Amino acid sequence: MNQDLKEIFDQFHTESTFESGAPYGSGHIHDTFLVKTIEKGKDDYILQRLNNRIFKNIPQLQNNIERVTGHLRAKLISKPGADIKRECLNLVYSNEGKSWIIDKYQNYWRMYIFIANHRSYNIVDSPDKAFEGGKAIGKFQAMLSDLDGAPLFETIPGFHDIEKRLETFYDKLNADPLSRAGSVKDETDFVLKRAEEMKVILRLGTKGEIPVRITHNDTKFNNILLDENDKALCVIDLDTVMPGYVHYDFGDAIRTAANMASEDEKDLSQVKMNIDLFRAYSEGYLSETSGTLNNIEKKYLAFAPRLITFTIALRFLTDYLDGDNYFKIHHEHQNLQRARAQFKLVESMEEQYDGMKKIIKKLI
Ligand code: ADP
Ligand code: GN1
Ligand code: MG
Repeated sequence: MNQDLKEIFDQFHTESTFESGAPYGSGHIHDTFLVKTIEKGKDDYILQRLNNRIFKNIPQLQNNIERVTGHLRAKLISKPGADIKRECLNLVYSNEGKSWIIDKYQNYWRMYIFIANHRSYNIVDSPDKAFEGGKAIGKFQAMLSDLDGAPLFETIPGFHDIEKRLETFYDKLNADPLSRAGSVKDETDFVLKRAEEMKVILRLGTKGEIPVRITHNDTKFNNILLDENDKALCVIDLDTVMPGYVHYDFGDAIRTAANMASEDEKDLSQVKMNIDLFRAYSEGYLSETSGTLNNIEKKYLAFAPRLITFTIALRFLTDYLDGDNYFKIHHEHQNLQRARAQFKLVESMEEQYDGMKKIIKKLI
């Protein structure tokens, strides 16, 4: 593997020498490696074999990322004291001048400078960290609000479109290729009961009451890096930055920042939304965005975590029915376990919905 990684690394333009490469992080989509280099004091790198079953047009995807990182970098350069190598992702270009390469097996690879001395959390254990996460996403949205040119390419069409996600779920439930439908009857009932009310954000969009903005769309907390003092540092995983509603980012961040159990926690009694973490994230987020969001967008922030947690639970369940073709799994029933934990989290949000609305009302 090291030999292969060295061969790939050498196709990118750097002034460093490959020392070692090893799997890194806990993302569910790409194969990610940390490449260490021999020279002291020089950068290390993140090398990624991209999942082109999921992202069907890698050149367009990379074009989005070039535009987004270029825009963020230009803004940071004009900010005194900014740390350009750590506050935004820096793509490394190939010897041919492209931001990706294709290897002999037709796999696509890309490389970023490794963000040194960052902290990454799958679970958030303090309101201060949640607040910093909220600030990071708020700033990220604000910085991209004036991106010039054509709309960003939709890298996964209908990514958070709950109507489409429900249709796919019903299709897989009917097809039932692995005969798993019988074992998910409770979960199916849970989905059916809530399907209609989940369409509210889409409806507000169609009526023009909330605008389409540039959003990240995958604001899981481990896609927000903090620095060595646990202050907001950099938003990563830019594959799904594209047009969307702010609720998608707010909802996904709360799904992960305010749940003190793992995404796939087996002991469902551990899965709860922590309202203090919800409040802290909301404060951080609104401290950066309250001047730009309209009143309807603000009002529906409290609903967003229910929608996104439901949507992602539905996607885990759909993938389970389909035979685990999308999310990486580490054991046979992991997607079902993820779906169950996320549905439990939806319930916990439902129980605390009045409190969530009150917090948002106070902050806006
Ligand atoms: P996936 O879509 O599979 O989640 P990510 O782009 O999020 O892929 O990368 C996976 C993990 O690699 C991240 O969660 C993070 O821990 C780490 N990572 C990615 N890019 C960088 C970077 N430039 N510097 C440091 N760590 C990174
Ligand atoms: C995936 O790429 P990663 O692991 O940060 C997924 C998200 C899900 C998340 C669930 C492109 O995120 O939509 O919310 O898993 N990303 C994609 O953990 O599908
Ligand atoms: Mg990720």
